[in-house]
Amino acid sequence: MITAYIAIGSNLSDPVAQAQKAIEALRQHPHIKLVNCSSLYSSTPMGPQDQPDYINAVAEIQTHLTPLELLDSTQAIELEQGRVRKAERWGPRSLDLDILLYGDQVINHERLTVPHYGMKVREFVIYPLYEIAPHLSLPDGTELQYLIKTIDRNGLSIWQA
Ligand code: ROI
Repeated sequence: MITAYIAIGSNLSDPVAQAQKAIEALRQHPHIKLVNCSSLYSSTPMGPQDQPDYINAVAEIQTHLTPLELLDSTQAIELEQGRVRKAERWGPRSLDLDILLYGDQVINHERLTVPHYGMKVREFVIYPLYEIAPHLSLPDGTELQYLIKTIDRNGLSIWQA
């Protein structure tokens, strides 16, 4: 079994419900074991500012799926929850599931780059990941507990109803 981490993000169509539903879809998936999930966080948009705030979280899973099979599975969940891919770069989205880490593998495939290319600078990824895996190191040896000291929270807060 491989341990992988998946980032969850949404800022459209009831983001809290989108995130909760995505976590439930991971939990119910026949080939995925949901091990842990961070709190839900509220974050300001990275990219164009004329879009709603995001809800973000990170899930830890275990799976026998290959990286591309896992990508197919996460993309299927995105589509089931109404994701429509738009041309606009960094525009709003109903649900984004990004594979952050897949064991300690480095993957450069036309469909998939792991570790996720932006994860080291995104507070809405690093803080939720740190909540559930404070002792984690990235494949290049970077320690999360070091990384987190370099990243501003940028308004990131744990979401509360
Ligand atoms: N900004 C935030 N705060 N959270 C996200 O999940 C997120 N996802 C994205 C872009 C558009 C880059 N901005 C984001 O894909």
